[in-house]
Amino acid sequence: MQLFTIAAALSAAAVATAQQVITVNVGGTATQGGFLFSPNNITAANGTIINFQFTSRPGNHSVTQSSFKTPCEPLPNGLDSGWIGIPQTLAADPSPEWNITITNDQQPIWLFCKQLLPTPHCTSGMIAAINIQPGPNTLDAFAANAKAATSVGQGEGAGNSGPGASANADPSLVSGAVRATAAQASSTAPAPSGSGSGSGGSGSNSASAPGSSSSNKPGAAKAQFDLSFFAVLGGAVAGAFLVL
Ligand SMILES: *[C@@H]1O[C@H](CO)[C@@H](O)[C@H](O)[C@H]1NC(C)=O
Ligand SMILES: *[C@@H]1O[C@H](CO)[C@@H](O)[C@H](O)[C@H]1NC(C)=O
Ligand SMILES: *[C@@H]1O[C@H](CO)[C@@H](O)[C@H](O)[C@H]1NC(C)=O
Ligand SMILES: *[C@@H]1O[C@H](CO)[C@@H](O)[C@H](O)[C@H]1NC(C)=O
Ligand SMILES: [Cu+2]
Repeated sequence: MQLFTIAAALSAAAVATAQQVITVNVGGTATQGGFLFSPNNITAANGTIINFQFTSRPGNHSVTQSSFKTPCEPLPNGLDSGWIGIPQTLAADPSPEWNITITNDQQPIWLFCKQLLPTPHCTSGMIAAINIQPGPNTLDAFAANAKAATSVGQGEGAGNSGPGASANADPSLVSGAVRATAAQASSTAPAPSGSGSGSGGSGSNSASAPGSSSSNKPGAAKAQFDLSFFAVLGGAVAGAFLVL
């Protein structure tokens, strides 16, 4: 009897500790071109980690939460990675990355990239959504709203938390990549008019056009099992024999 109860509890624990990870490429790859999230339509249950990989070389993108109605404006209490600037010379692997964990899978999470250079990424289609719910708020409608937006907000969301998900750390960089927050970006912004200098250089924005015949490789989804589960399993099995 006790053994049966323990076994039932253990299989419930096995389900609870299986953590799903979904990888999303930010900025595409060299062959995909710059202004996209791949995949961009994600369904992820509570507890799933969305592992954003800043893959473009060069690139300077953000993962920023918005609302369905204003796709290119940061949600004040939303998730925001800040801009992650990557020079062309950075090795392909590893990439800077940012993990967010889904806290409410009933809450759609609308995302865009804040970068304006060389042309605004959000209105060019750099948008994504997690956990779209049935109804009129579809990915296509969100993309159409983004395309029609007249400006792209350069403010900052809450950062590591937002409706539907949270991160337990800032994006992790690799040597050579530089993260900018909204405050830093406004203090280093090029003069609004004049010579047109201030572009280019390492870590400048990816200017490549979306790939012509690129295959949109969906992000790899893999299940991870917490090793501590097996430690618990071992202990419980030993415990069960003691009970018997
Ligand atoms: C996005 O995902 C939702 C939920 O799975 C699905 O209903 C919808 O058809 C998808 N939209 C596109 C444009 O792929
Ligand atoms: C992000 O999550 C993945 C999958 O669990 C993990 O391998 C990686 O170390 C995490 N990265 C950071 C910076 O926490
Ligand atoms: C996910 O978590 C949220 C917040 O606790 C909850 O409202 C929702 O019902 C959960 N989803 C499922 C499928 O249980
Ligand atoms: C990335 O873009 C932001 C916003 O335009 C800018 O402030 C930052 O300096 C850029 N980073 C790099 C490394 O170019
Ligand atoms: Cu971008």
